[in-house]
Amino acid sequence: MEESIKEYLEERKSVIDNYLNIALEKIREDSPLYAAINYSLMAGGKRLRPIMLIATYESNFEDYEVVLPFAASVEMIHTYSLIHDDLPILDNSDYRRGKPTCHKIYGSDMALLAGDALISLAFEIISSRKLLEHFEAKFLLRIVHDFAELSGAKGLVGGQVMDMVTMDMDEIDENLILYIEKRKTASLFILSVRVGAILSGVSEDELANLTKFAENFGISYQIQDDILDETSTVEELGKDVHQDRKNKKATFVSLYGLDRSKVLAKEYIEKANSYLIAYSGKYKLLENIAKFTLERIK
Ligand code: GRG
Repeated sequence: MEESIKEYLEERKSVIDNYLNIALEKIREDSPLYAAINYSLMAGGKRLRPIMLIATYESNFEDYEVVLPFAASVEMIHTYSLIHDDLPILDNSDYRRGKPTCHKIYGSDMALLAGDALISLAFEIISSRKLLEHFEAKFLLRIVHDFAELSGAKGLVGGQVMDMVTMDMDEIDENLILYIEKRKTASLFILSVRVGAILSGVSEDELANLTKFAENFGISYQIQDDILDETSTVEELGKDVHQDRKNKKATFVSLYGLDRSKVLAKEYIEKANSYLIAYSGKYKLLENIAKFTLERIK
């Protein structure tokens, strides 16, 4: 399983990279804004969220190329959030995806605007009339709404705000950390899986179960990320001189320590996959992707 899922992830990543390149080619111009967008979007990245979107759709239909505009758009929202999160006024990170952060190369002003432009580009792509050739308008409208809701105050941005205001707080409990992780990290996992599912025309019941799968997978992924933050060497973190700031964050690792956090990361994947059991293996691909991410903390 491990080898084949690795190959699957690599293959889909290269298709997504290729599509992102084509999407950027359409807006290419000789400007620092374009250069900053291109720098961050094409800086690498596992493309896990767009792969999940594709994998959800592919579990229902073969021809996954039709969902690439949505997959690329999820990655644009993810990249914007990373660019903004890295800014000196937020996490103040010097390295991202193994390279200097966007603001280190282009300045905070341009990095802020590159992030803004990526949000608009994502919405421009998912609201293109051309998509009506393949999908019903009611599905597209629901997707635009999900993009807005899950990346906004009730999703990504809301999680980021709570992450920020709880820094240095003494009274941290599991519910608070779950609130942050569900919004900060799980939101885009949920968005990816829901978009793949909505485009597949699944029932409301199936959509709800896939949403719970993605929520629990997202929580596990954030726990994994916090474990990696704690156990990685300075070199692996990209010589991030501001690491002390991140150590003040409310995480499962700060609350329970490494060992218990590793157990929890596994338990959340098991919980995630339990929501897919009813579908007799139809979503095996999603289950295997979720399990595979645990390799990161072995
Ligand atoms: C709205 C400004 C703003 C921020 C939202 C996404 C976010 C909150 C902060 C970024 C930093 C962070 C720890 C996010 C949690 C999500 C996460 C684990 C990101 C890393 O995702 P990967 O591993 O990264 O998929 P690549 O580089 O592979 O895309």
